[in-house]
Amino acid sequence: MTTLIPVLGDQLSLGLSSLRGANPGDAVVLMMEVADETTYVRHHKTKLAYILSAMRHHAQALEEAGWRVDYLRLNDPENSGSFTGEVARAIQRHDTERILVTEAGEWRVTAMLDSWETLFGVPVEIRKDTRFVCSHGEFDTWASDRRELTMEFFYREMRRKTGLLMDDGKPAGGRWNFDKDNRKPAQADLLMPRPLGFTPDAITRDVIAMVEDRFSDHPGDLDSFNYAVTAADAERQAASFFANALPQFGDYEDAMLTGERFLWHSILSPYINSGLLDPLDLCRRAEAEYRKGRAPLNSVEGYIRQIIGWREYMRGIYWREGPGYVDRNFLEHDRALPDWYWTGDTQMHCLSETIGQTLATAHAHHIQRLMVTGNFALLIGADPKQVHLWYLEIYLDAYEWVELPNTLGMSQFGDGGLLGSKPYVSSGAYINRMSDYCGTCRYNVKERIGEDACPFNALYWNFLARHRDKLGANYRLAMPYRTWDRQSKADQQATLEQAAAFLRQLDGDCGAPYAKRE
Ligand code: FAD
Ligand code: DLZ
Ligand code: SF4
Repeated sequence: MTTLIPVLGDQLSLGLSSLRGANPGDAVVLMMEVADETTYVRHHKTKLAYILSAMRHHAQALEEAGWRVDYLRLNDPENSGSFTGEVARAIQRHDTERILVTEAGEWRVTAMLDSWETLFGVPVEIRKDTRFVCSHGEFDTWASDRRELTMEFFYREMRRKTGLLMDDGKPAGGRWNFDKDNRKPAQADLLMPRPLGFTPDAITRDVIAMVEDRFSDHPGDLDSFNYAVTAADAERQAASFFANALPQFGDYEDAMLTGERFLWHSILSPYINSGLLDPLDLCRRAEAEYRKGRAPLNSVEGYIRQIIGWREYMRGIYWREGPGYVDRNFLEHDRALPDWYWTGDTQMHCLSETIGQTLATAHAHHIQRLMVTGNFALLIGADPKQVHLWYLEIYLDAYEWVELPNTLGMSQFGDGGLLGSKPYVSSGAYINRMSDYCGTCRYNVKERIGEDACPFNALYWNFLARHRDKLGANYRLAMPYRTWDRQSKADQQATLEQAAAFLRQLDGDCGAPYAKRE
């Protein structure tokens, strides 16, 4: 009799909870490439190639560690196309006594796992995913007696729990948060660190050919695919980040530069989210860099906050808010995203740069996602669900549990402020301060009215004016509303007309990709 251990595509960790305590002698690990997972959104081709290649490499690593692996390929003619269909077939193949599985990363797949025991008449043990610092129960306990779920307070709990950057119960350096020091614009710098590139091996080349053939209508291209697909190579990228980029990570965390896709970021989120790297281990190593005097506190604290703060918090919110979270639309936005979100073909330089690099690499860094593509989508009143689907399909690190709260909550204010105390909107001035994009843009960032005016400017004021009933009482927006109120009626009218004309023009560009998704 056999224990069947299904391992999903974002569970590529040798220390996975479902493998712990199981006996390789009487267990079979089941890995499944299935159509349902490859098409639940039109994943970027790079994301497909990455996940499928990393899965194939992980199967090898499991075998080397002594596990028997039953691996099902996408092109297998018998492939039923779903996790449930493949578990059903595997139960027959392996005389299965019980199923042992680590909890899934999203509601859609959780429903499948929950159905298996009744469906198959076999006991199913679903184990907690111990790769996270905070369990669902702990998050609920933290959240249950609070009026506001402020990330900063959650983060402090996680610092205390992990002991990261703590000295005798107090935060290292006397402060919890060094964000104030972390908002510097960057200059072009030839010595800037670059992430390592990994030449595709035979397994990855096979996967790339299959993706090109089978998913030719998905966005993105694979011409320069060079991501790590093994834990060993992901670890090389981590080591390179700690040695070369972490010291300046903090200073330039929010900076954007033309042609520089990665700056001082780690580019590790795809590997962490699929299981090749352990987040807590990375945090401990970052702390060690500080303790040894090789990286400053503002960088190390900033890095650790992103992981045990924001990342864990997003997960907590996702599970706490339930499967209905995806439908929230506080601002009642319903505009379709312009077609050029899938081509980058726009004269707005910040957007063409961000979308262009996204299509080429399936990656953009946080401020590009939040303050360029996200900001623009929010200012034009794009349907938050469609914006969510765009982020889910286009980014290499996108899994619903982390992408949805970031997009619908943090970026689009779809939850009305559960997750962020004010909408992340800005005029062109913020983008100009944090990047060099405006210098070579066809639009003038200083202008609000006229053919050459930066579209962000009128759209920003139009957004505030349009949502005054819902946002007017928000104390964090008091200052911009006062500024708006000080303008003459004629100036206000001209701004609103400028925004309306831009939106009319934009609507001419909208529709096709959205229509395909209905
Ligand atoms: P770094 O800048 O080097 O940061 C270090 C690590 O911190 C990251 O590797 C990541 O694990 C973690 N992190 C940082 N910010 C966040 C955050 N807000 N939420 C969760 N983890 C964070 N991140 C994803 O992992 N998957 C997503 O699908 C995703 N979608 C996003 C959508 C929007 C609209 C926004 C604004 C942000 C999104 N993020 C997402 C967060 C962030 O943009 C990425 O984690 C980051 O850009 C990954 O690149 P990096 O590894 O170089 O990160
Ligand atoms: C994202 C993804 C893709 C594209 N393909 C697969 C797959 O073929 N097989 C698989 O096991 N996992 C895949 N994944 C990741 C899953 O969607 C991910 O494990 C679930 O979202 C977990 O909830
Ligand atoms: Fe973007 Fe406006 Fe700057 Fe152009 S001028 S890059 S549209 S912010």
